[in-house]
Amino acid sequence: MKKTLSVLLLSLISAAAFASGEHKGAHASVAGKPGDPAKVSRTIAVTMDDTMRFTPSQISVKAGETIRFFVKNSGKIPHEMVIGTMSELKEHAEMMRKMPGMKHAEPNQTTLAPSQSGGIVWQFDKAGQVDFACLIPGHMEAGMIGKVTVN
Ligand SMILES: [Cu+2]
Repeated sequence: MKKTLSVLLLSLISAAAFASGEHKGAHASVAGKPGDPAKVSRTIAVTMDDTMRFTPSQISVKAGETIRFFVKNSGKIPHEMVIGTMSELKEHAEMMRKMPGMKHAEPNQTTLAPSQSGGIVWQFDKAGQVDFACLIPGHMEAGMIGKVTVN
């Protein structure tokens, strides 16, 4: 029992170390951080639909801006918007493939049933590129990806 626990802890620690190392190496910028809803610079409306697209899929913001994404699922199946670096998104997508039906509510994402609306408040720190995607299995692979250019 004790041994199992320490093995589990070790693998968690190395996974975390791997994740943080990867960010430094592969990206000039990190995705940002959860924004303060009282300090929203502006709201951007994003629609998700069953053609596996975000509208708009290209968004420009300024470094330091806190954006409220007002997200609507206009499709007939669930969709989600998850903000992150491409490596974070791919890692998360892989986790969702292994654990289908996994429920999660993180500040960088909103998962929406058909016709539902939701929001994400996110602050973009540094100039560079931040990605977003729908990580429901198959959707990102079908092109459900968007890009935020931080100037
Ligand atoms: Cu989707």
